[in-house]
Amino acid sequence: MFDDIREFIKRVKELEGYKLVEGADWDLEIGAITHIMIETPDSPLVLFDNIKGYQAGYRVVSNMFTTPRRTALALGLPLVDLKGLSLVRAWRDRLREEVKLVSPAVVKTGPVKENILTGDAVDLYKFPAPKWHELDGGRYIGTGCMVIQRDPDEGWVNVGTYRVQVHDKTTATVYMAPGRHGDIIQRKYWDKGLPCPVAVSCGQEPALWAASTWSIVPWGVSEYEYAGGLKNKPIEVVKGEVTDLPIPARAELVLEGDIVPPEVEVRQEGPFAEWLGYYGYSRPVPAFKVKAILHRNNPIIMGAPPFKIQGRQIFNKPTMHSALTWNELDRQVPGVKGVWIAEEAATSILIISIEQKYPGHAKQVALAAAGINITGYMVRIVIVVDDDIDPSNISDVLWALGTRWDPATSTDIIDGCWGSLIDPRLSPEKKNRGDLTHSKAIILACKPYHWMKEFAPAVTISPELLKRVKDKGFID
Ligand SMILES: Cc1cc2nc3c(=O)[nH]c(=O)nc-3n(C[C@H](O)[C@H](O)[C@H](O)COP(=O)(O)O)c2cc1C
Ligand SMILES: [Mn+2]
Repeated sequence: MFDDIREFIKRVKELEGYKLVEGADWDLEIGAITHIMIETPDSPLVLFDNIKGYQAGYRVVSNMFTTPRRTALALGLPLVDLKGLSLVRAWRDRLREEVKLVSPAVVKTGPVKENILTGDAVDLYKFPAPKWHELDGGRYIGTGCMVIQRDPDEGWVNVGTYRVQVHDKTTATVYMAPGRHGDIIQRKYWDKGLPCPVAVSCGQEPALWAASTWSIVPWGVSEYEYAGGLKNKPIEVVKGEVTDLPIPARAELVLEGDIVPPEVEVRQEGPFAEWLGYYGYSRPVPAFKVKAILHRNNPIIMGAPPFKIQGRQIFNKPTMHSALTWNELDRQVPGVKGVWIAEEAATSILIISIEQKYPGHAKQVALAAAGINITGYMVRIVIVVDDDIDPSNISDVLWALGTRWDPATSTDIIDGCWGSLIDPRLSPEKKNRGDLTHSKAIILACKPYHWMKEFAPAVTISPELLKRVKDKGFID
């Protein structure tokens, strides 16, 4: 695996090349080009240099992990045959092993301290933070970022990915959804009447960033240690300049300072594009007062904003969530042969293939999946198919829906499920009442268990017949 973002980009360049864009404007052009490149078939990594108004070398990178191949490269999975269900299967196997925690190693100094800006030299506008989407409320320096905080009571260090908007030379905001570890920690400081010290890394090695985006790292466990475990090697950190927080020694750009309590100062954060593919809301968020900026020579800001289909840019969806769901289902029910979360549906459609073993088995699997922590949230449709269907092959799944699903008898609607304020389908009335729930459809697109044997045989070529025509040399 890689020790910094530069190593990863260099390896991508050698393996498959990337798209270098020179002269783009931070104001919407970087965002539009990124969006277009995500949707091109080979989705190359995009590196922006000579950004309008900025010195050469101050770069932005996007589309880092868009393809299954770059995801596998970033996280040390084999590069062969990793598409669809085989990538999910590789993840499932990897995540089934307990990750051994490895503490970070504190080093005296590192490349992140090549430039240290404090006092009057602090100026967030020195860096080409993009305005990514047309209706965004401002420029975001942190999208592919990590926010580092120490729990004031327990002493451990949390690392989480929460977006960071620039408001003026020394003021930013960090948007942490209620319940995020970082949010719980900042409130602990505020409750004591104190500002919350934070360090924000805006470009870092892939494994560490992965750990900071995966909600599987529990409260009380540092993502630094989890990432060290994934790599089987300690992450090197240096002590901050104005906080005593550990900072990745090879990070590209780090902002250090305090998030003040809400009664001291707030700024209007957003709106910003959300992962469902729609804009969210603007809200008041406590000010992040930046007191020091550390950066490498010619820093690279990592961008990972959501677009219409966000799952491709980051490696936690759909493959990661599919793998986690599969592992969880294996603990609950037998016979699960594949799990797939359809990114085309903003990850709101879940498809599970099973080998049906007893009456009620298919519905049991669907109900289990509809309730667990990963897919219980915001999944609208759960589809169960037989194990001759590859759940990652959407045309296979549509064939099963078109031929094995009886809407009248094999559909259930479950209302009042765990949802979100960013659900575009939440009616204004429900939103005003604070009712953030949505409904789910459970669809059994599999052969009915009790007359499965009588179900018309599917048209296929048997392995014997296939062998025969191959052996005779008609095909290879
Ligand atoms: C690209 C990306 C951007 C994210 N942005 C935010 C965000 O702005 N606010 C937020 O609360 N969570 C955001 N998340 C989700 C959190 O990073 C994720 O839930 C993480 O596990 C939180 O860490 P924690 O459990 O230590 O709080 C984002 C995730 C990704 C992959
Ligand atoms: Mn955490």
